[in-house]
Amino acid sequence: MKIVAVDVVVTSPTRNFVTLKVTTDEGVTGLGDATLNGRELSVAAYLKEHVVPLLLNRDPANIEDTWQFLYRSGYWRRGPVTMAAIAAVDMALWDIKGKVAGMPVYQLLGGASRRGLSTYGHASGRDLPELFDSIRHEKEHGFSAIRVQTSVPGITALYGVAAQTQASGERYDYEPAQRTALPVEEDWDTRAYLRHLPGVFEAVRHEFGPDLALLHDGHHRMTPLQAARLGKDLEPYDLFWLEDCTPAENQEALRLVRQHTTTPLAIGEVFNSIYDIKDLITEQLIDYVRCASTHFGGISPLKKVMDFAAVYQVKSGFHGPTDVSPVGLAAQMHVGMAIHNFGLQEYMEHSERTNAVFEQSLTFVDGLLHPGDQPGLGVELNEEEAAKYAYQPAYLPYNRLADGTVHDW
Ligand code: EZ4
Ligand code: CO
Repeated sequence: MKIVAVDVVVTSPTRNFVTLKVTTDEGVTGLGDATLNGRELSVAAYLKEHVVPLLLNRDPANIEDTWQFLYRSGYWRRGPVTMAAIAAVDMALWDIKGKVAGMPVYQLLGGASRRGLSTYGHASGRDLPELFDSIRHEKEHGFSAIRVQTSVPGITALYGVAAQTQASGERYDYEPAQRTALPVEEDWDTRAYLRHLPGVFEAVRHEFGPDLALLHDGHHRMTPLQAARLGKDLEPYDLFWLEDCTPAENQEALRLVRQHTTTPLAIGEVFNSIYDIKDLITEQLIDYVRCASTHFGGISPLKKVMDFAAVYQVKSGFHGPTDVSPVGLAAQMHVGMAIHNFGLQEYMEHSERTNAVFEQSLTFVDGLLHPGDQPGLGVELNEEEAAKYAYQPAYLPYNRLADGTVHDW
């Protein structure tokens, strides 16, 4: 078989998505997700200008060789743009291989290790009553693990709080990228956050009892010492994980955090290669790998990093926000089905319009997600629907402290 056409499709049903479509001379097609939130067109250009010409006439069966060729021949390795582009190619080739074999991709990765993927949902509130309602809503929806984000007195616009009026004056309902010409400025105060959060978790634990798995995302905002203190303060409330407690560039930061707390740690949504996470795994500084298929180079490296992590009893907790497209979500669901050291899958659910553009075989029953048994990834692109929604510039917000200093967002 030969690759005869490669298309880059940019569509914006409710947010921007970049999708790669690979077509073979036998008419088999494969899809890959190349969406990089707020920087979408850079990956689209990388693919169109530099990758598509290299794929034409290649044998789509040689997934590992193609991955290594794109990774090594580019010379400038790693980085989110490069790795999202390579990820899209990798996913599309796995999709094709599955369709040719007549099997869902998880079968090609070793078969099912479980009936489905345990997931976590998202709850948030401006105050405790609103937060409790939101948690009840997620529980009724089938989630037995829930991420809890809360407003903090003194902070106007806070990441992950759906009902809160954001700095732009709009609600962003977990969709932090906003369709504005410039990034929206938000505010932040670490001391206020550290004072407020433990009381919220105490109240939530008291209200919902010991069973419910509770998670929290620190979104890279703390120093190692602050993160260590938060981890310690939250120990009585038995978190399932504390995510992204420090900025992710510095793996050594987690050593200090780890020495001080037994709160489980998850990190990795901004990582794009195994080299970003290998010390965290070998030194057993984390418990969950948050990498996403889309930003980590695809299915092949995600399966490899999880096999490596298994040696150290580190589990998966793949990043599943709405900016990972249904194709990217499917890719990591197949990995999650196959690996032994699956932990928990984030599931945010895409909008109806997005689901009309990406027709999916996934099912979500009683909190268990399953990619379906269609050959390949189980996602087809409805190109007519996709063509209805042109790209719209959108940016993630950023933070400034009270004195005007830029802070991690
Ligand atoms: O801010 O995906 O855990 N989830 C997150 C996300 C990220 C966005 C950035 O594109 O931190 O909401
Ligand atoms: Co996060």
